[in-house]
Amino acid sequence: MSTSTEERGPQVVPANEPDGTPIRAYRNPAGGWGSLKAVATILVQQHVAVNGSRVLAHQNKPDGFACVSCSWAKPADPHLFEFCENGAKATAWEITTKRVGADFFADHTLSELRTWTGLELESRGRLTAPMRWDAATDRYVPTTWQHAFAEIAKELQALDPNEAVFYASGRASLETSYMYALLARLYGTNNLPDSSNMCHESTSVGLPKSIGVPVGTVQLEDFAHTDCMLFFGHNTGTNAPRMLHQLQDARKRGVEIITFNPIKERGLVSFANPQSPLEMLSPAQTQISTQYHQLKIGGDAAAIAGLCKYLIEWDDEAQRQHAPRILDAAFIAEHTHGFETFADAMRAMTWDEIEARSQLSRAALADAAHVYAQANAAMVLYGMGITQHRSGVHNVQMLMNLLLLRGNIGRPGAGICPIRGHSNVQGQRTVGITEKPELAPLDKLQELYGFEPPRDKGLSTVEACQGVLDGTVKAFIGLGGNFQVAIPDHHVMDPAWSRLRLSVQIATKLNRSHLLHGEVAYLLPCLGRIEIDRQASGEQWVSVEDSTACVHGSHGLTEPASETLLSEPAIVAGIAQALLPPNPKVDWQAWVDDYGLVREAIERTYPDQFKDFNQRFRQPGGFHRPLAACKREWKTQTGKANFILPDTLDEDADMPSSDPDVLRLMTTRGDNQFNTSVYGLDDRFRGVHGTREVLLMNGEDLTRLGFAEGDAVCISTVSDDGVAREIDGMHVHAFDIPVGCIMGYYPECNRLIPLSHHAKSSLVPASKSIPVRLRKSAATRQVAA
Ligand SMILES: Nc1nc2c(c(=O)[nH]1)N[C@H]1C(S)=C(S)[C@@H](COP(=O)(O)OP(=O)(O)OC[C@H]3O[C@@H](n4cnc5c(=O)[nH]c(N)nc54)[C@H](O)[C@@H]3O)O[C@H]1N2
Ligand SMILES: Nc1nc2c(c(=O)[nH]1)N[C@H]1C(S)=C(S)[C@@H](COP(=O)(O)OP(=O)(O)OC[C@H]3O[C@@H](n4cnc5c(=O)[nH]c(N)nc54)[C@H](O)[C@@H]3O)O[C@H]1N2
Ligand SMILES: [Mo]
Repeated sequence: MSTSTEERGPQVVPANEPDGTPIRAYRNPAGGWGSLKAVATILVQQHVAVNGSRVLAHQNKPDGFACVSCSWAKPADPHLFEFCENGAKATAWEITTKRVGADFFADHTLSELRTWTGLELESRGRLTAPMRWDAATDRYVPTTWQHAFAEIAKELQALDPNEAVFYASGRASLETSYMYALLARLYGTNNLPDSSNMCHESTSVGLPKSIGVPVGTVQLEDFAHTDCMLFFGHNTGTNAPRMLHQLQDARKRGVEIITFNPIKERGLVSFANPQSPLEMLSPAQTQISTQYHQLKIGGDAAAIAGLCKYLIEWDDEAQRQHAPRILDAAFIAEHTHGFETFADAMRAMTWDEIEARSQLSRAALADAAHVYAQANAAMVLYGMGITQHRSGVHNVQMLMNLLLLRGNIGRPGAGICPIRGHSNVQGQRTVGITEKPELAPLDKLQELYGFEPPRDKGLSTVEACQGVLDGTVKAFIGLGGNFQVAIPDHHVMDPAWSRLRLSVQIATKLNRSHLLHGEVAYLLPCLGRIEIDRQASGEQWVSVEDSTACVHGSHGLTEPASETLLSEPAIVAGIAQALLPPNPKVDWQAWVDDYGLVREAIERTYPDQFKDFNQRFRQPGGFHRPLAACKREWKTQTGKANFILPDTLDEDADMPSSDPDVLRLMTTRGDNQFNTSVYGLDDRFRGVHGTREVLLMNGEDLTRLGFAEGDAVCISTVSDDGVAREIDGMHVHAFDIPVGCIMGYYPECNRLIPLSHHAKSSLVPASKSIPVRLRKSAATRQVAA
């Protein structure tokens, strides 16, 4: 059966001022009236205007739910409305009154649904009942929970446990995540990749070698004590907007904010607080960045090396003059290892090399170094612009080196702040979702649950994809997420999924991953975090860990989208009970009846980290997990904080070609999406309207390569593996971005990223630096002038 366009959509948030030109410069601050308008629009679009406003009042409050959007810290004394425009959109998207029931699937084959866009699929609303794929009709048909659990168990029992992969996107609670990781290990595998493998894994791999912890050391209180922030590769106004409050407060105290980003992101330029009546009624806005350095994509390691070089050389000079030192010599002597080797390498680097690699001038770097050198307490904040490179791990370690030079860790206002993605992605790692056995407390699990845990290394995201391609992975279980779309190389990967024996997707909304399935396939709908979760002992609370290692409680408040839904813990327990032999030490049913018992189990497993978990997790502001590095205790091999010298400073890991016609493509999020969930086609802050099929590039490159504004092009990846990766019909537009750089949207451009193009050792796909060429498109298009 085919579907008319009318039936399918458009269902998008309409463009603000549809005058036919897709790119118009946005001159207003981030936040402000535009923000309130965008919130109102999506509440109406999802038919939740009245209920939505009530729900939003409880977002990120001690008695309410933890936002399902980003992982930014939640203060103990929240604002009246402790949410941002994009958190409100994520809420509206989840509490929508639209439903995808059995009747929907009766009307559409999966082959047909594969021709729909992600937006068309997700905007149909919430999944309501468990479904099984029927090969004869190519449709999802209704099934029962018991049948689904029994059938999934039977399929998994027929496999070697290492042939199955248990993926987790970073949203599920600490309770669910603990149960899910235990399920996989009791079954017999460490194949527990998660979205972090595509995200901050470069942090999780890089920081333990530098400072002995895998997470950031900055806490919310530090924002009140810092006098300098160095911001790398994060689009804060879009992806962690609540942080703009802390940045605004810091600016009012005169704190210097120095940003390194190829693009002038609005939120880091200026902000008007939509919760401040004064700012809304007057043209008041706060300038956020005091210096803005538009470096080349992938130029960070060189830029940071430039800053380090200045500090070290100024310090050399200070010593010669017997003037006050620039470096924190006492800290370096007492707490660090490897300084001399590092300092010599920085002294030896040439400015020509640094300028060429960063595309920043020596003078610009001196400005930044001066401010940093004068700050008593400085912090570094960063996002995907740092981690999603071939040299992602080294980038993280270079940031740490810069902080170590002036002892900027383990004291108020100083430290490293990786801005995490999903609302509980950091917490999932904390409670055992990891493919790296050394990061899981296997001995403790053995002692508590009386089994022999698997000790082999499990598969990360990229390795799981390789396993699907070579046939060694036969089952995929997804706890949330949209794996098949979030990963690279769709041309290569899409056809491989049908070779799986089993695929199981636990989800709130329909997405393309549910349509790329194995011979036996189940789609299991679950409660979202905003919904009331009723179990035998009453309404349940869950918990999440934010970017600052702070654990918070969360309690749903809307009625479930359907009576048939199960909670995520109940689904994990259902599979476990059907799959695993009875174990008197693991009472899955008791855990589902009362999540407080799961928290007790978490505390028994991690007694230092989760002391008095049940007593503390609901207190306003949550509780902090203790981190050794915050106390200047270094759990590294040397027992010190390590200066680590990158081996990639003199070669360009990302770009195999020095041909000027080869450009570097970064794939980023727009203002109207949460990862692969695209709510609408506008990216207001970047001035893009009504389309995501655009490539934003430097005007000089545009002309040099023979294109005119708005031309349709075919973009193709430069690689030597013989696979053609290209997208035809994208439109090029001149944009304020350095020469040689080009920006496109995630996930539309994911097919351009080779699976093998990833960071060394963390294996994070290098989604921010893809070598590409452009040529005139075969297709033509009328473009408004
Ligand atoms: N509303 C909303 N919030 C979200 C998400 C969402 O999709 N929507 N996603 C969540 C998730 S999972 C994550 S991981 C985070 C992601 O949040 P971000 O880390 O902001 O991720 P991106 O949107 O990919 O933007 C990357 C930024 O890095 C810059 N950049 C690109 N290449 C480089 C480079 O080489 N060097 C430097 N210095 N900068 C560079 C880009 O210009 C852009 O500003 O946000 C989380 N929060
Ligand atoms: N090119 C490129 N690729 C990227 C990135 C990039 O910057 N560029 N970023 C990478 C990053 S940082 C990340 S984190 C990954 C994201 O990868 P994923 O985490 O796999 O993807 P999401 O788009 O966040 O998943 C959205 C889906 O999650 C489901 N969902 C939502 N809420 C819930 C819930 O409460 N429970 C359950 N069970 N399911 C739920 C819905 O069905 C929804 O369709 O993508 C990565 N891919
Ligand atoms: Mo992420």
